[in-house]
Amino acid sequence: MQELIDAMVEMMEDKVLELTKQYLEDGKDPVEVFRAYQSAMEEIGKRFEGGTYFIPELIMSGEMMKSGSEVIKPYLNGSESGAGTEKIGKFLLATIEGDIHDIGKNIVAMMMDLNGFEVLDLGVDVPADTIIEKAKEFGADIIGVSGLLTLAFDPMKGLVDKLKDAGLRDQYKVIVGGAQLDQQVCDYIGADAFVTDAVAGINQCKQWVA
Ligand code: B1M
Repeated sequence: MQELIDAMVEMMEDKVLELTKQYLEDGKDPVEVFRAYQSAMEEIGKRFEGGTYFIPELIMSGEMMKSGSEVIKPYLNGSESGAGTEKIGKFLLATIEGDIHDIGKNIVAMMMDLNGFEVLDLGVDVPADTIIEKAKEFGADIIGVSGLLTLAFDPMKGLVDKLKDAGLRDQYKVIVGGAQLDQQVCDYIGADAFVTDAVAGINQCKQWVA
């Protein structure tokens, strides 16, 4: 997948789509193709941090990821991620308040749906109060919160604290996802689990509803 990663890092949009189609037609696992996109995003993020890439590159990489997802999606049924139409649980998903990153979240929504969850995606920059209100209305089993900024950690903690204050903490499993998370942050937030990868998130949620 290195060619795909390099093409994306170098912002070669047409080549990225061409290689994606080629890999999928050749029978490569679509989840692995997604992971190649993610590796490229990591490198783009590093260049941004290092001051050689700027916001336009971040935006462009987001666009490439979105077009790539459209190509990959039809291939996901039956891949490593599994498939199925029977609904096994209700999953509410949102990017937390203050954070507008949604590429990873959208992948999670798509894969949870393909894995049999009924998904309610509230979008980005969603306040804790809205998440709680919608979780009640929807009858969620699991509240999934995405956040890529370190600034997202406190609002995530705020959500869990509000659940506790409302006496609702035990009604929902809470999973937080995003590349910056680790066990220490998860403990700080008070979530039941953290993941840095969509497939790990799906496996965790499936275990909870099994
Ligand atoms: Co932003 N950004 N960004 N950005 N951006 C990061 C996150 C950053 C790490 C880049 C860097 O500096 N290295 C950095 C955060 C640093 C930090 O907080 N420690 C950063 C910054 C600083 C910013 C701004 C502040 C920049 C600025 O304005 N000065 C700004 C913030 C805006 C805001 O949110 N308020 C900003 C803006 C943007 C764009 C809008 C330009 C764009 C986002 C476009 C969009 O989402 N529609 C963007 C992008 C593209 C990135 C990077 C390059 C790529 C993110 C991405 O989409 N990755 C990113 C660098 C990086 O991540 N390495 C960066 C691909 C995606 C598939 O992976 O999102 O990790 P990811 O999702 C994975 C897993 O994390 C997991 O599954 C997904 C698939 O496997 N997962 C879950 C995620 N959520 C989950 C939920 C789950 C389960 C799994 O269940 C609930």
